[in-house]
Amino acid sequence: MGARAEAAPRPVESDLFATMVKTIKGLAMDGVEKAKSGHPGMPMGAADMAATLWLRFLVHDPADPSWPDRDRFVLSAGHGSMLLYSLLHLSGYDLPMAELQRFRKLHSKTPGHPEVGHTPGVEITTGPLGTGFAAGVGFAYAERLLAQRYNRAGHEIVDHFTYGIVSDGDLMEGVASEAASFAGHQKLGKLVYLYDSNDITIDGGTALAFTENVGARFEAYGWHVQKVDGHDAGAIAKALVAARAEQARPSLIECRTIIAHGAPKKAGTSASHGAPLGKDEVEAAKRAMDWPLEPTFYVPDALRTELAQRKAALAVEHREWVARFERYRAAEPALAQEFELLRRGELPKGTLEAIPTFAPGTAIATRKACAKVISAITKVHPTFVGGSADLAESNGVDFGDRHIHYGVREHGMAGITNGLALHGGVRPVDATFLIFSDFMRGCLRLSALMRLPVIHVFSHDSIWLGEDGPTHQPVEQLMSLRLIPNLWVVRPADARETAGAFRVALERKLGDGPTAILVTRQNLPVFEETRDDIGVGAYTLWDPPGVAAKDLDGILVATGSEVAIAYEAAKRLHERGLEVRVVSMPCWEAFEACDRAYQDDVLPPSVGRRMSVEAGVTLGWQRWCAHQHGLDRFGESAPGADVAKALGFTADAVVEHWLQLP
Ligand SMILES: Cc1ncc(C[n+]2csc(CCOP(=O)(O)OP(=O)(O)O)c2C)c(N)n1
Ligand SMILES: [Mg+2]
Repeated sequence: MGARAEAAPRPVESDLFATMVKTIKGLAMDGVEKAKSGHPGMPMGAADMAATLWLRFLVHDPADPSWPDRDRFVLSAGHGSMLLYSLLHLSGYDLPMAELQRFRKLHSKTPGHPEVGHTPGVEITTGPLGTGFAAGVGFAYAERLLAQRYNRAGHEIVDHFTYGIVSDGDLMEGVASEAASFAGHQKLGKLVYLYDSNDITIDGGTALAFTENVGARFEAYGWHVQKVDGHDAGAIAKALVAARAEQARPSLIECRTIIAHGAPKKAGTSASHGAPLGKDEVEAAKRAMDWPLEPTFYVPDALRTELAQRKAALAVEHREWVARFERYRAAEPALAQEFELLRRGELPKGTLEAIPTFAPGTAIATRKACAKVISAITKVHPTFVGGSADLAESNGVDFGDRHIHYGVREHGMAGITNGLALHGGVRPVDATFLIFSDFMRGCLRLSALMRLPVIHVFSHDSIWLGEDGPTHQPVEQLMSLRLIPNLWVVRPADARETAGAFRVALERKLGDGPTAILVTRQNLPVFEETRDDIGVGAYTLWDPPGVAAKDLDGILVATGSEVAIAYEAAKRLHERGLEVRVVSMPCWEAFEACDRAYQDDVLPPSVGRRMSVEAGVTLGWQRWCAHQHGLDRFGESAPGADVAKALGFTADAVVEHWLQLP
């Protein structure tokens, strides 16, 4: 057992504990009341379990939220954000009272739901239920991965827990079930969730829609399950001790609670879920717990004094870890250096250089090229890690002994991947068919909102996948991914551009955002003219010989497998005396980031006759091209080339279309 699992819970005097709980309740009620918006019931109901965890167990350093070996805390029930803000403020994070008083106001540090990177101490953006649960599984997975790689006998530099508070809504969501099943299978023993089991959701009691035996379900997943009175601090502490001691199974502690505990009229009702309690109810609640009505946002001095001492003690624990790390550095200088480099989100030396080059003249599916690139990077980057939702065989994604078998759980996979990235030290990849990006969408969007350096690999990226038919042929997915802010979508034209796609993705830094790489099932020629440096997003692949830009008849702009078709079409048009440039545009977002002069060089404003060629919906292409050769319908089941021919994805059809342009 790790040292942290064995450490005795920090003692807490019962009066002090009661004061802490009342203070949290008071802050939550006052914060929501002042904002005239928010969720008071959850923080009040969960105050006992949160106070127990934070006062007695959580190892962190409020003075340095970036300490690598801190315990992670995930408030999956993100609507209870005032609970987290109260805990952070009271623990001594850089979150002053003035910010609690500006809860849910423009540019405050206390947004409606917790946002990572915005508020010191917030580990993850939560609110969409179930997604925090899934990410917590990723945190725990990352901890184990890093412990395996970096710990040495006598030098346990990675040894922390991932704790979370999850709600009824979290446990109803499919994404949480997927992640829970995965966590049980993986035996993630350092994952400990407190379940705020209050039998209430927005519409009323859980009797309306949620009557299964949750504990039995989690036992079946392979979890260690306990059930306690969620207002009995002693019982909660005992359960946490047992949960920490359980090495082989993740833990769910079902805490039976009363929502808005302490509010005389609204406790136990959904009325306390998503609206201020109201002046009268707040006053009655404060009176009932013997709390002053004024000042609002009251924190007793004695509590402040005690919490300041606890903050100092936690800083000592952090300093002891730093000393341990220095001893580790002396014993294992190379590993220590690597650990720190990866923590900063940097690439180990040789990572970009390891990306293979592909010779023109051959033909290879970009999924195959992608697989080669991934295994090459895996050899030099020790925590470049990921896996696929049961499609490793098809999409070729293989991380060797680091491969994560996600099973058929796309949304869970995306949520877990977010946790891997948030934990730090790990550069994660997930993979499935492009069509199933829809199944990942909730967590995919969060990876973009949180600007995580995640790589999403999507294979079988068009109708060319063929026989599996319209259920599997993506048509609207490509464009719909481009809709997501911060997400870069790269659709390489051949193996060389595929190598380039990984370069683009890896060069995106912590805080830039995720990258989706879309690759084909079918073979594609490797061109002379493509580049493996596609950071510009779009470039001229081919110009008719001897024709100046101003004399062009037009431009074909294509992506992915359609570049080959556009290229062929342009050559045929050239034979007819029509001079058409071909632009390969693997990444819109990268092209948009280029300066105007470069953009005008590739797409001269004087050349207005432009047509996009892409086997997907056309809505959106108007941004670059007045005309579109696309697919505003679902596909067909037949061999890929037959589908493509039937739906107009041949050079002949593109030539035909061009000749008919007004
Ligand atoms: C994916 C998702 N669907 C819907 C919502 C809207 N929503 C917010 S809280 C909630 C349910 C509240 O019930 P519970 O999770 O038990 O929290 P409690 O009311 O007990 O605090 C819902 C449906 C959401 N945040 N996320
Ligand atoms: Mg509930």
